[in-house]
Amino acid sequence: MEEVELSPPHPHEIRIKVFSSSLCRSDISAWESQASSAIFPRIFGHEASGIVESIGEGVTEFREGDHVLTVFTGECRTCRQCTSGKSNVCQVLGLERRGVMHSDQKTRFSIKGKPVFHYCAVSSFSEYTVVHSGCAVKVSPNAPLEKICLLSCGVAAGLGAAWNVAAVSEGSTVVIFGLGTVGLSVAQGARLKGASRIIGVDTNPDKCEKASDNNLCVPVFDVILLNFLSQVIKRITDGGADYSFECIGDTGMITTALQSCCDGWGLTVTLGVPKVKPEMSAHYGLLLTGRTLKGTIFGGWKPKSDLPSLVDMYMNKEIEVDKFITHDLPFEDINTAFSLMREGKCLRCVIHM
Ligand code: CXF
Ligand code: ZN
Repeated sequence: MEEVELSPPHPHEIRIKVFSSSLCRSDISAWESQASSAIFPRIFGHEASGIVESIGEGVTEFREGDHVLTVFTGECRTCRQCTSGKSNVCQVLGLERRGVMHSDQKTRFSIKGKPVFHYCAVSSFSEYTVVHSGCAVKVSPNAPLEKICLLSCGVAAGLGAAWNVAAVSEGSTVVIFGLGTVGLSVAQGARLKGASRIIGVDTNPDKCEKASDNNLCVPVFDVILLNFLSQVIKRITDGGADYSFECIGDTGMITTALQSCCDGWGLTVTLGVPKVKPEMSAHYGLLLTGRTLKGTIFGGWKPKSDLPSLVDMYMNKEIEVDKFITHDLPFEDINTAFSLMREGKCLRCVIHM
């Protein structure tokens, strides 16, 4: 824990008093990254809710006191991608990887005049943060900020992968690799679309137990089975599932995910963020026989356009969020959240500022 200075919001930015921020696996992956491009010192956190504290020049859509969710991949609403009707990958405010603000490539945080870098242009593991106004979205003031922060990344990403990217159909068969919050949210999305069979795979028996307690999928974790995973899945699904989802962030699983879905129309969606090896390979024959491999960020949701309605769905009890929160922790115990996540002992830890 350190005291940092945070500048007032620049034009088109807002300063947010962070209310809650849940820990996502990608915060840890970036923190542990050995890549030469890794940036430090840096404030992580990107799955957050808060209240607007002040607004910069030219900001018209927010006012002090508005309740917001942060958005790790922004939406400018004017670029080619935003106006295409086909994409959520904004060309202007998309995923920021250099640890600086989109507008001037500088940081708003500092310690004794030295820059402290941002993460995904959000940096919510801080009492206050500054984000571009295109990287936050106003939500209903009636929604509980300490719960809906999960919609800022994990839960929305999983639901969107099932609904927007795969468009899971009624009666279909689905297999999900990785039963963390993202994988279980895919399962929730598939169930709500009427999938008849949802098989979940994870090597962590605790995660499998949580999945079956929540009645979200039929888990497979038998270690012997895991060695013959795609054969087993093919056998029990009469030739392969209609859809498979890679939610682990293990590029080595792409082949298994492709092999686990069927010839002809099998669709594999990859949404895990690789922890170590970003390159992937698969036998071309898997595609030649009619499979499709699709990638997605944030489940295809256009964050500013689509998140408010997801919050409303939660308020109307049409989607579940609370069941993914296994721990609530005060900010000073944030390291406990990191340990729990690294040891695979939690789904989401919500950190309260
Ligand atoms: C991730 C998406 C891929 C790059 C790092 C951030 N977002 C959410 O977990
Ligand atoms: Zn995330």
